[in-house]
Amino acid sequence: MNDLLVKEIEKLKVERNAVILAHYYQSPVIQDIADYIGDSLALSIAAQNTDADVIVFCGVHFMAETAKIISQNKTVLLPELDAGCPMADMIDSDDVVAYKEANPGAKVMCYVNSTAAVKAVSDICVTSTNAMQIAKHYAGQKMLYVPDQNLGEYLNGQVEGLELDLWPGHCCIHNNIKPEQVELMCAKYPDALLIVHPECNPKVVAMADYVGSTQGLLNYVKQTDHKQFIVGTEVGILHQMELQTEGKEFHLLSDRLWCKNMKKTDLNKVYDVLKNMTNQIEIEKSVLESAKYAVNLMLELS
Ligand code: CIZ
Ligand code: SF4
Repeated sequence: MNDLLVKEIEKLKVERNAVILAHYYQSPVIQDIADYIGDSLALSIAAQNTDADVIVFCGVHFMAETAKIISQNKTVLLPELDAGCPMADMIDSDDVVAYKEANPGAKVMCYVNSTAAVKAVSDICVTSTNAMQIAKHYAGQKMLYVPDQNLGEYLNGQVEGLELDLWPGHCCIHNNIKPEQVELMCAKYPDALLIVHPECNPKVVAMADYVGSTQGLLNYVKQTDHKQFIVGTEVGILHQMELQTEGKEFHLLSDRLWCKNMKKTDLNKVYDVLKNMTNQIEIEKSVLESAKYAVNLMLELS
């Protein structure tokens, strides 16, 4: 059944001049049919660089929006429109505007996990891959970082002179991991290195041997001679870690590291959107133009 669907998807891809992009948190079956697999930044850049007319973005809503912001002339399809990111919805544009009004002259840095409307009222966007590098430009300035408090706290601790005000948002999946669970896993696999995503709780981040974005964690396991890892981010990344290394062992830090929104994409939905050209991402022109400013500045600085 899957083989037949995959063949039909391949055919439609040619007919539509489409590419399939899949985030690292997607199910293996989706990653395996993708033309590009990556984090939201790499995928948005791939969307921009491709000659394809149609982009099927297998990920969550804010990621497809970011691809549309960068490639407004292309058609961006999201196989499941209801695939959101609860963290991105923990702030709206009114909250950002209120902060700016209360703090004249202050800037706002938004995580890519935010709506286009929030990006439109922010000064610069960052992803977990480029956040540290970009944050260095803003050391010593009054600035709000939204919406991921954990990543913001990590940046404040890492970048000298950086004092970001933080919005109290978080990713429930990463933030819910407790230090006690980490201790149990480290006792179970004493030879493993603990590698975690900065969206995890600061107490967990402080215990890690290495902290990085999905791309950062993947690069790390490929480069180091170490053989065993406890992985503190969404389960989907294990698929590429296993495919791209040999003789290495990966243990997920918790079996609750499973994002139900990321897992809403399946082969049937990919087929449906390609067949019917449905679930097109549309962003109001003025919002798109303003959001482009924050995203383009990120691309320039990273
Ligand atoms: O930017 C991304 O793709 C996200 C949400 C996480 C990561 O670390 O790659
Ligand atoms: Fe959002 Fe967390 Fe899912 Fe990433 S893993 S899409 S931050 S809910």
